Amino acid sequence: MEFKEFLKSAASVKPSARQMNWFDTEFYAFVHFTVNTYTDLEWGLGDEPESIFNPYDLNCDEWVEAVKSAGMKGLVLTAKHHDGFCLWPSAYTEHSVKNSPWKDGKGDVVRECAEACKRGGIKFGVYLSPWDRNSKYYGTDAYNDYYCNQLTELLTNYGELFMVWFDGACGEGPNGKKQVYDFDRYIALIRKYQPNACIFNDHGPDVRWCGNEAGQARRAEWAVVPTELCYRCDVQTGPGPLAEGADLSFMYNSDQNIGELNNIMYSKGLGFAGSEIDMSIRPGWFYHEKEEPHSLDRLFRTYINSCGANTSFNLNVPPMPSGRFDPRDIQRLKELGELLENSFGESKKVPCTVKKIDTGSDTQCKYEIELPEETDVRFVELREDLAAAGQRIESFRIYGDDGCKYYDYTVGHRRLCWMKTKTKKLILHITSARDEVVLRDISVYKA
Ligand code: FUL
Repeated sequence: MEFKEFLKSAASVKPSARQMNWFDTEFYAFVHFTVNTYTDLEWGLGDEPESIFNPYDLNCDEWVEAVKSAGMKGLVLTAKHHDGFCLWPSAYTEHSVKNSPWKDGKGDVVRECAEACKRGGIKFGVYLSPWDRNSKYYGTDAYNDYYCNQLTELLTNYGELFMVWFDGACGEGPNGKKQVYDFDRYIALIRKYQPNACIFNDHGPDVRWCGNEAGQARRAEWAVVPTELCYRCDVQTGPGPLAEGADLSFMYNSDQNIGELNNIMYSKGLGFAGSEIDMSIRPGWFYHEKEEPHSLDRLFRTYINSCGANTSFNLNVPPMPSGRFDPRDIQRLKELGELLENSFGESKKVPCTVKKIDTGSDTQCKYEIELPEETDVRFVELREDLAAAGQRIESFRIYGDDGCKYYDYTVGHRRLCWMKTKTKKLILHITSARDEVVLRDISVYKA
């Protein structure tokens, strides 16, 4: 394929409606809760007695309020983690809440959480670990049936789900065997019962893993990626100009250049899979009393570097053994919400007029952003119109009256440019794009 034609085809790869819905959800919570909460472990062994699970003071409305105070718009609960213990009374195992002392075995954390999310007006999703260290079926074909049965329970009994999160971890079961996960079958079930739910998986189809658990987006985060990596996505293009005889089988989610030109040129096809940053508010995914929440500064920077870097942000908050959130975490979430409001709230938004400057080029264009008066500018927010036109911008710069104040790579769903300039005018200079630039929004926020 000719190079320019290939660039245009890469620029035309588009998200599905459910992917746009996920992108717009942006910031949501993970809640890691299981027997580990009572054993102080990160990975349960699978032989924990059900009797240790007793969230005697469970309050999912408090979870939802805390999550909302940070500005999050959804919550994904670990319905089953690697230890195999189910937070709902699954009909397919005895290893669940139904054999715990909590509510005399009549409780259902998934239901309480789903209902609290609904009451609080946020979206609800589930994590169902494919790796199961408890199930006797693990490592055999029967396990895929077992897993699909459990997945069906979650897909059909708890209302609308916005996300189903598949952990890639694949270790040994109690019998020492490893499992071949039948993801095609799991995905078909989700599409059947919850067609609007986005599926998170290392290889697509909807959302891919960013490649680390430290909250780091890459310098250039593309949602348009080789289907050699995200082979569960639909292929939306022809092969790249150097695809013949090429091999991208080495690609992994933690590679730095996913979606960059030096990699997509060799691809046999491209698909759409945005990246999610998943990180815990504390060092561990599960609650450990000795751990402290991360600093406000770290969480704020991670927000800028995820929601503001073309990924979503899935921030984990682990409940305590009582079933409540730790007051230290509740406080940190509130502080984060206040700081976000104080940075990107309506009161900080500067009304501007944006004019495209004629440069004679669609792929290297300039916009003049006129402010009403000289302003201490702290953030510029850019969005490409992904739904209408796909992801196109390769690099850009922003100038204030006092020269170049910011330069960066991709924009995509949303780019937050953290800057410091006192100016009456900004110039946004798109220095490289794959095709004609189509912006959804440009906003300016004052200090
Ligand atoms: C990993 C798991 O092993 C961790 O326990 C945690 O659930 C994290 C989100 O994914 O693969």
